[in-house]
Amino acid sequence: MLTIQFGQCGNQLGQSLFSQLSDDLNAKDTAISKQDNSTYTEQSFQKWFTGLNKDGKRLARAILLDTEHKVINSIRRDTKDHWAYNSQNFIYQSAGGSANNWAFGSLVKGPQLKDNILEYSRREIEKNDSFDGILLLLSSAGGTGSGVGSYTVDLLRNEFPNKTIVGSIVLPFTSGEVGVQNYNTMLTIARFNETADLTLLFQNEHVHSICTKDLKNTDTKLMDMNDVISRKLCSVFQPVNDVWCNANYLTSTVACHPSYKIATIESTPYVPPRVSEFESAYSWGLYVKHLKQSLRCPAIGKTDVKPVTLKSGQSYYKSVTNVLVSRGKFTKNDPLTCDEFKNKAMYVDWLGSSDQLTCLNQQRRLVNHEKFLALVTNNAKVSQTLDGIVTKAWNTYVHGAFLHQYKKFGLEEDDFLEAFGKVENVIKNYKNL
Ligand SMILES: Nc1nc2c(ncn2[C@@H]2O[C@H](COP(=O)(O)OP(=O)(O)OP(=O)(O)O)[C@@H](O)[C@H]2O)c(=O)[nH]1
Ligand SMILES: [Mg+2]
Repeated sequence: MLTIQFGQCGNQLGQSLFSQLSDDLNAKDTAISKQDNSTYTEQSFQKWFTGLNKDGKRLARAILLDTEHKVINSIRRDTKDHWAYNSQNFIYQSAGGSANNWAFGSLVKGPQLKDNILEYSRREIEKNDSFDGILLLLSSAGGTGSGVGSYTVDLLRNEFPNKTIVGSIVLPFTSGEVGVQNYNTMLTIARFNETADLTLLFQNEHVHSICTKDLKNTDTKLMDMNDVISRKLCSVFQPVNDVWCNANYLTSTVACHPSYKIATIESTPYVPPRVSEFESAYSWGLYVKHLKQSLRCPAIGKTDVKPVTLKSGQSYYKSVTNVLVSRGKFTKNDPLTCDEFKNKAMYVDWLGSSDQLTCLNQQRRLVNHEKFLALVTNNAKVSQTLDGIVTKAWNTYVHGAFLHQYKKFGLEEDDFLEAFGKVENVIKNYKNL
């Protein structure tokens, strides 16, 4: 997997991801045999790292990109014990940033960085015999992640038409951030949904609530939120048993229809550090139920999404596909069954049952979690998230607010309208599931 980190958010998130991957490789308490553990660590190492540097540290298979130097320089200074970035893989400009402006990032900064992006990506991809895919990390609210990220996804798609591209997009808090964030997000989603094979969305609001409510962290910082997001990514992309679970496999399993290529990762448990020794008190069954709750939908009339009401009387968002990834051991007394997710009524009727739900397991513990469960879910709930963003973007647009900032860099009203149309179409498709 080649990871490309864009802007402040993408770079900080990437640093957290590689730290967690490295911690996972170093974990002692794996609960599996030495031989199985060495297979796991070998696969994981091949996937995320290119080798060791002269100090014996793992070298991340990653490219860091920004249109300013502050964040990348601080990551460079913040050396880690067990892993490092390849110093040849930094792409950055000395000043400025992309001013929270998708058009500036996409139409000006992206083309300026084109040659470097292509050269560095080709170099990394050619190094790798069994290439897995490209993972792009970015936020949709600023200018670099959203704009240069959107430029890059097109560039890479043209350059590597057969490689799997997964976008991991961090959505901004719904209020209190920059006024143009809804434009930038709308433009980014329109591009990624068209060009990437799978787009994973992470909502800062939701992640913040995991930190404060579940992890009881009253002083939650961006780094804490990044740890939550990277744990989700690790839980999905680290090796599993039985299948070579590469980005291509996951993408074709989750995003098996071209009109439905957006997913989220729900996961559990998140327990405050001081109570983690009691984690084992909870059964797999409880974790499965917990994740099913995340698909609950307000009853008919309270939402314009058509919910599925099961015999229990509870309503759920309809799913296209779900992939349940469990990490840890099952026992006779504590089995893991996926039955909660097998009810056909929860899914669209145009996919066979074997395509609707995929259950994957890895007996090895993830970092030091005795059990960890993740659900990659492609369901109608995303229409609500996107609807909120597009509605706000429209409200700004009809007043003509901020448009001159985009026109200045060549993004015209027709381009906006085309992007609105694309995202509204995605929303409509998901609402009609
Ligand atoms: N989860 C998370 N969100 C972040 C982080 N850093 C910034 N954000 C969010 O990202 C958005 C701002 O985007 P940035 O990543 O700072 O912007 P950028 O891509 O560097 O673009 P410019 O600075 O405009 O060139 C806001 O919604 C922030 O809440 C981070 O480390 N983690
Ligand atoms: Mg920035």
